[in-house]
Amino acid sequence: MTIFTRRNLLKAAAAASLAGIGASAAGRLTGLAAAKPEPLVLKAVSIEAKLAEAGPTKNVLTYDAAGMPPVVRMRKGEPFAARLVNGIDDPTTIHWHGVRVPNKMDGVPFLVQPYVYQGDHFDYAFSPPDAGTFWYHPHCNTLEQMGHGLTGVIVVENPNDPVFDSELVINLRDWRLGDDGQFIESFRPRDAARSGTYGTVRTANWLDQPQYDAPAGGLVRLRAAITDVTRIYAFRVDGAEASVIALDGNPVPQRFAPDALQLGPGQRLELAVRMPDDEGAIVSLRDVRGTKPKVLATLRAVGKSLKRDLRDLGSLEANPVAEVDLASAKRIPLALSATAENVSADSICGSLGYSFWAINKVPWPGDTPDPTAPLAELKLGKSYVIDMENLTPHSHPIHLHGMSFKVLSSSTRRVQPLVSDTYLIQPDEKVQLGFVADNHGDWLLHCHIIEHQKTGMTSYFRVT
Ligand SMILES: [Cu+2]
Repeated sequence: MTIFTRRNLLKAAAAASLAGIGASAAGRLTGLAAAKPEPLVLKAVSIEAKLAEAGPTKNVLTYDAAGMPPVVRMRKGEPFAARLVNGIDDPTTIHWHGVRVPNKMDGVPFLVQPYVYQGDHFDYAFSPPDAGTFWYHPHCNTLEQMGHGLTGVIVVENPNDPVFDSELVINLRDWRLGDDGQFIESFRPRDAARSGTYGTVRTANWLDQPQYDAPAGGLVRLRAAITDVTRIYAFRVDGAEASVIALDGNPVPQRFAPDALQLGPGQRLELAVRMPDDEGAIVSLRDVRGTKPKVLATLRAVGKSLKRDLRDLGSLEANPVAEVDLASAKRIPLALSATAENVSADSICGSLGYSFWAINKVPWPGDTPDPTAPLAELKLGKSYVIDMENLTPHSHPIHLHGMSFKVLSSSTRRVQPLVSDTYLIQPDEKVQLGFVADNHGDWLLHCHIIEHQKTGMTSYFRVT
């Protein structure tokens, strides 16, 4: 059960600190504020899991032998530590998607860290500067490893956040399973050259349409992360008043109702949902994109109405993201296109054997660039504006590592000045993304439809 009441959260925090997970908080009480927190152990393992009617699926990958990768909780500005232990038969790493970490903690093999081989471990440690909803996954052989289960949600808490009556975290993803419930081929080349190969079984928290209880008339903080390798969602909430309060880990400047709001792989949605007053009333979170709309999860109102009001909810604190200086900002043209050029089938992190896509006409083989020249060399502390143009007939969720950008303008729609790490660019759209290059190192920029990423749509910036 992933729903948390405030009381349960406190209980969980108490248990975590007994287990050593909350050592930073405990340390502060005993005057050892600088002490390193005890690492959270994330062991990649292969398990059997019940994902489809047909019965247990073999070779499911997770960071928790008991089921879905755990929701990892951090606190804004406080030290966090995790030990990745590799218990699977494939080199792996962890990337903390959207969390602005030091370059060495970013989890991209060879660009910033070595492989973690079977039986080995790697220690990650950083203090997340931003509060919000993020997620974690490997950055190696990603179509296989993520496709088989290695995608988990991160919640970075901020003690100054407004008070909700409950919280629900939802990990949204698909699985490519055959009728027998076992994995089938991870992609089809003809689909990789289009919008990507969709899964056959759709889940929320590894379940089909799970239902969660929430207090009647209460305010629920619903955090959803799209951790799927392919699917773009269009979100709606039925049966309750709901308001988008944050996207991609950052508060939205103006709240709005999620009326078919499109978000792609890698993106996160935070909603404030005002539960109905009547006990037993059902609220559904739906995906209405495409020809087969789907109820993703439902909430059931329980107890006597708390009679809360969405309008009473205070605002979320903005994250400390540097303001781009438009007057001095350098422009970085960035064209997303298809490519006819074929590159070698080999790649350091598992190749799909094709190149269909390119950034500025360069198709990168695989999910990690071989040590090749960066797309651009940026000066630490300077402002930049990415002029990104989508020359393809498909949508691409473009993700920047290590830094957050602000959406400045779009050629096709009115945009809010959202702060984000992933922008879902539509066909024929041109968009301006402003950011300050304030994080030193090599930072990937890639499409988060993993087949696109691994067949050319990957590159990186170097910040020195
Ligand atoms: Cu793409």
